[in-house]
Amino acid sequence: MEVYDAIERATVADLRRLQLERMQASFAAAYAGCSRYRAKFDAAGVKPSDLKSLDDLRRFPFTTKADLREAYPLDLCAVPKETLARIHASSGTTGQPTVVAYTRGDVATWSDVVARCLHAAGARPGMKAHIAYGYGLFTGGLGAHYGAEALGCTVIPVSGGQTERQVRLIEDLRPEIIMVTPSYMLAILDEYRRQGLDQRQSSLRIGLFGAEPWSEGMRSEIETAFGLQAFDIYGLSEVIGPGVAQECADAPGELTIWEDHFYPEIIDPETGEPLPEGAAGELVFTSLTKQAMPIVRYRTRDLTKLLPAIGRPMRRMARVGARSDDMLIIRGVNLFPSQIEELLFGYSALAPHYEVELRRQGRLDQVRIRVESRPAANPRLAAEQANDLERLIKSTIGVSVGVQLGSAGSVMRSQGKAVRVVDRRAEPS
Ligand code: DLL
Repeated sequence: MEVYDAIERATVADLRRLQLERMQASFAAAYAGCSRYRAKFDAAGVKPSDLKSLDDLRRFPFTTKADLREAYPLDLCAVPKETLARIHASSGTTGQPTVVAYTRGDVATWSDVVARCLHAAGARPGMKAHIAYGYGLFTGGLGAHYGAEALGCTVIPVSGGQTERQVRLIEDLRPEIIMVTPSYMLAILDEYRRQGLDQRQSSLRIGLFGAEPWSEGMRSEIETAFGLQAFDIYGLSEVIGPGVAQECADAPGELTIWEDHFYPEIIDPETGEPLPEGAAGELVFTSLTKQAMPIVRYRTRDLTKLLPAIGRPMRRMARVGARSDDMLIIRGVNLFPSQIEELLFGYSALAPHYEVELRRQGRLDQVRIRVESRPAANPRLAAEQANDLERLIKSTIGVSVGVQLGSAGSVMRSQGKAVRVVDRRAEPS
């Protein structure tokens, strides 16, 4: 196994020692530098010096999105403000925004973990990386950019949008690597077809897709269309940005967590109790090296499970299919948009685009799934398959929905993170 960093070859015991050392230092810095952490620790009756082993972590309080909102903009910083090198914002669509801050050291750590992600996916110095994650406050664009640069790639900082130009640049500059949300990759694929270009002839060989859930169906759609290898990259602004965990070429299917910087736990989302390896629950992260804004037991709301290490000493996590707050409860039945995506990909005449629309009729919630036929599909077959999808959703998920089939291009395309659910329940029916 060819690795990027020495720590990827360390023993588990060495990794645990390093984690404890780093966690102790991080808690001490958070307590000394941030009055909010000090107040939280004091209220929970714990001091940084109570962390004598990694098992003691469970005694420390969680940090939630609400804590970040209350601390808006920079009250969770543990360093003097003039030492901040960068500020980003979390992509929350509802409520008050939250911002996150980085020192120069944090930017270097972040670049390094993203470089490790790229390397683990097979990227090498000298390759060209087309970056179509949005640049700006979102961590995707600049996070990917600095990581690719740190690895020694030639970076093409395209950002999201202007899909026609994306295709043009891929064709002209011939990058081997693309970093983009999987839903926007599908929009790029549509554009290739619209221009009558053969995307299989494109130079792309490696894709790092993340920032949103994407199914195995979506993976094979992208891999088959472009003849590239699609890898999952995970991260969140509050913890650093992209680069917290990565699907490695030598351990496909799950994501290796860069545990030397981000310590994972899985908890029961109801009780907050830590769960054993292998149990499904909510992912929680504690940063180990972050200076500007250390994060202690951050509740991500992402649902997954921890899995044993393979090859590297770091534990892995299952791909994130859902967030606890994505769950729709329709007439008492839990429904995640990703479940619909899994089923949709089984139909050859339906395009890989969908939107879940919620409406209220009387007192009942109605769900309409908007799908569209593939451009070249037989319209009768597409209609049959849309009906069949409706039946399949009822029989496998247990909720009655209406599947509405539109023409090719009728479902809104994403330019970044896809918006899967449109809630029209407050509108008059
Ligand atoms: O989305 C960081 C990122 C950028 C990750 C580019 C990967 C690639 P936020 O905007 O703060 O940060 O959103 C974080 O997005 O809690 C997950 O719910 C979701 N998410 C991120 N990566 C994945 C993934 C960036 N690979 C939130 N699979 C997280 C599923 C993901 N969900």
